[in-house]
Amino acid sequence: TRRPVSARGLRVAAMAQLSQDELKKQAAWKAVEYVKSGMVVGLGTGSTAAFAVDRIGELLKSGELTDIVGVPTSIRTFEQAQSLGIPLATLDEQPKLDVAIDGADEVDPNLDVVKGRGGALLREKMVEMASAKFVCIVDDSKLVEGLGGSKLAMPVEIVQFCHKYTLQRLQNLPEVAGCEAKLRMDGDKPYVTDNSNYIVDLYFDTPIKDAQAASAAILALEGVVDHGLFLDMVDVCIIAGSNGVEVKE
Ligand code: ABF
Repeated sequence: TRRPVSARGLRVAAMAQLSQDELKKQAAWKAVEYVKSGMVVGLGTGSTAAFAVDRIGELLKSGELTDIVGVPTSIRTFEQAQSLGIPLATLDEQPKLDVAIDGADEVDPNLDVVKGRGGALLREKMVEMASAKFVCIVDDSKLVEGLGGSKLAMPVEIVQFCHKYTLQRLQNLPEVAGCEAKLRMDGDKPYVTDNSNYIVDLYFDTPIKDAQAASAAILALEGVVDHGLFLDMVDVCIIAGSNGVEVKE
């Protein structure tokens, strides 16, 4: 039987949440220091990136930043940025970005990262690949020794057509041997990305042995659109922890 959560328990949980949000905000604000007036800026998705988008909106409003164009990585971020009055463009209109700021789900010691638990991996990868500088922002709970090591999902975006077949092929790849592949659900229906695709989440018991090989093998499957391994992409990683904010390049 479960004991009811005490008022103190709830307060402690709320404080822990608050301080994690505070860390996310610290990383985000530090990252916004890389944004200068006149820049084209990739706007990430997720709760950490949302603090950066808010901050850019605030600095535009106060006049401390001018002439910014944002390129959002999801419909969610588009809506947030639009509500803050940030001028926006797509990659079609602004194919070269100065800087992109986005969160991550896992960061390894080489600054390779897993992204996409928020479902926005494809647009994130397109925007971040087009940026001269990709600044990744995390709180220190995201640090892992090896990618896949957090036991949480490593997402793969796939086309809807014969998705069970693609899921099976993913699960059978020797480069991700031992992983469990699950179709991401949204209630009783498959989760659908901003690009009208599905997501298969790969779960690992131990970290992926060779992330480069896994990346290549996953991408080689015809039904796969992209995956959440972002390798050799991060230029700067800002990590906020209880001992302060660390900038790794
Ligand atoms: C995006 O948001 C994603 O790539 C990643 O999945 C997620 C991280 O979210 P949060 O900042 O809320 O932990 O950056």
